[in-house]
Amino acid sequence: MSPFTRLPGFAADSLDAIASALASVSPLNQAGYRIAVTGLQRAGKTVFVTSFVHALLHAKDAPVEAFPFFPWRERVREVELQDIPGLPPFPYRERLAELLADPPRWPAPTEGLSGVRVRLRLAPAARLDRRLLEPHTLHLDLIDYPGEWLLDLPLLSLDYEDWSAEMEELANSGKRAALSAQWLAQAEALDPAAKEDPFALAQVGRAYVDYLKRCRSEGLSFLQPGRFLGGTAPLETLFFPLSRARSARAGTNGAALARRYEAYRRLVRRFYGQVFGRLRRQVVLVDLLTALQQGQESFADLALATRTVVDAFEELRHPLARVLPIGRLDRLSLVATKADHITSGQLNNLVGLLREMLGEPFIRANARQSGLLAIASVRATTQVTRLWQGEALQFLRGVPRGRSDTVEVRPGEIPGQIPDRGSWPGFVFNIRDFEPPHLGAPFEKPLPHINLDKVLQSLIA
Ligand SMILES: Nc1nc2c(ncn2[C@@H]2O[C@H](COP(=O)(O)OP(=O)(O)OP(=O)(O)O)[C@@H](O)[C@H]2O)c(=O)[nH]1
Ligand SMILES: [Mg+2]
Repeated sequence: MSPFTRLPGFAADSLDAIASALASVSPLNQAGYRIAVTGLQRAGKTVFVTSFVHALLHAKDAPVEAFPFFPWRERVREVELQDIPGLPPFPYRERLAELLADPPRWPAPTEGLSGVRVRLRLAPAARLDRRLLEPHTLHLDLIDYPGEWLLDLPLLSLDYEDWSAEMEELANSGKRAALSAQWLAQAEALDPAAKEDPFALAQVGRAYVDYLKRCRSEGLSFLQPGRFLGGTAPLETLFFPLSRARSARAGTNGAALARRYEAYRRLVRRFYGQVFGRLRRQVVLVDLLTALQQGQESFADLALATRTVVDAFEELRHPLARVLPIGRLDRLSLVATKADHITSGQLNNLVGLLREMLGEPFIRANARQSGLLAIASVRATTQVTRLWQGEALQFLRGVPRGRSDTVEVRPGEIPGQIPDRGSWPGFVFNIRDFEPPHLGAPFEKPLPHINLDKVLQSLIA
């Protein structure tokens, strides 16, 4: 067992176990869809899967407008939840109970991959052979996995030295410059040509992980290696950029760093080949609004990270021409989340921003299999119109995070295009986090949402 299979969020659900679980459930001999949901931390994956599963369980008996796109409404006889053999279970019931509690709570951060199966028993479609009277079974498998695992694609085409040089350059720019001082100073003191010193490497390694985590809490997203962000990586596997380690001799600190980097790259390659490449319908969730509120640098960094994430999907389109030995992609749904943080008139602009972030060439190349959407998995606000200085304005009503009283806010105008550097100061946003809505249990219809059903539509159309 390589040390990486013991990484938390990776461990109980080790890469090998996940890979073999995905390999054994062949989507070809089973009616159904395997849908993988990813996105960087706090993008909204857990809330999405919880609300999506809840909607699938209840859509058939709910008014059509509660979940308009539900293709099996007339035919569903029975819906039940199952675990997906071999995968860590997604704790749907616990997450739903929190959302419906009094007071309701959003889920805690999660690590690693988990999955849940929605099993639908359907009556035969009327146009089909009536002799097929037995209901048939359709599986919708939902798999939640960290988008940080997709941030490592560039490593596959960079050797340790080149990667180090890129990361050092980045570490000296913008907000990172202040955050990186400590590990850079420690790395500076390390002699790459000296005999391998596991203790010194662990110390600088820890300072590097600390730097990555601080970057993340300052709203930065383009952070490598992505797996160092979840849980605690074993000390003997840590590496960090050190371009001075150029062609170090065997047995030295420099050689140890390059060796650890290579071991990590093998893991990344296996992940793409054996896990990612088997997930043919994927949803990528992007929290553009939080980055927009945080300002230009956070937004640019999210754009870089998001493009890195979707580059992996480009690899799926041209598997032979590229570095990854992987399969093909059937459907990709690119989704801006938390759309209930803005007023409905701004949704088109939010989609426009996502489109620009991904880049026109990507959108055009993937137009046939992909959809772009703005959604709220669970709508925490309602919209009200107020007259203000003779003008009718839209406000959001909701309970801001950490408070218990309802307020009305104007989140501001969302630009339809990414503002250029100079025009950022001209945009003033008031995009807040909200507490979940008070729904109360039991809640036997889809949770209030924006466009959640359209994600289903774009995945199975
Ligand atoms: N208003 C609103 N907030 C949301 C919605 N979805 C997610 N959020 C907020 O975003 C936070 C993160 O959502 P999660 O679903 O836990 O995100 P995640 O991607 O699973 O995050 P990690 O597990 O940390 O990777 C929540 O705590 C909510 O504050 C939504 O539909 N509406
Ligand atoms: Mg989560």
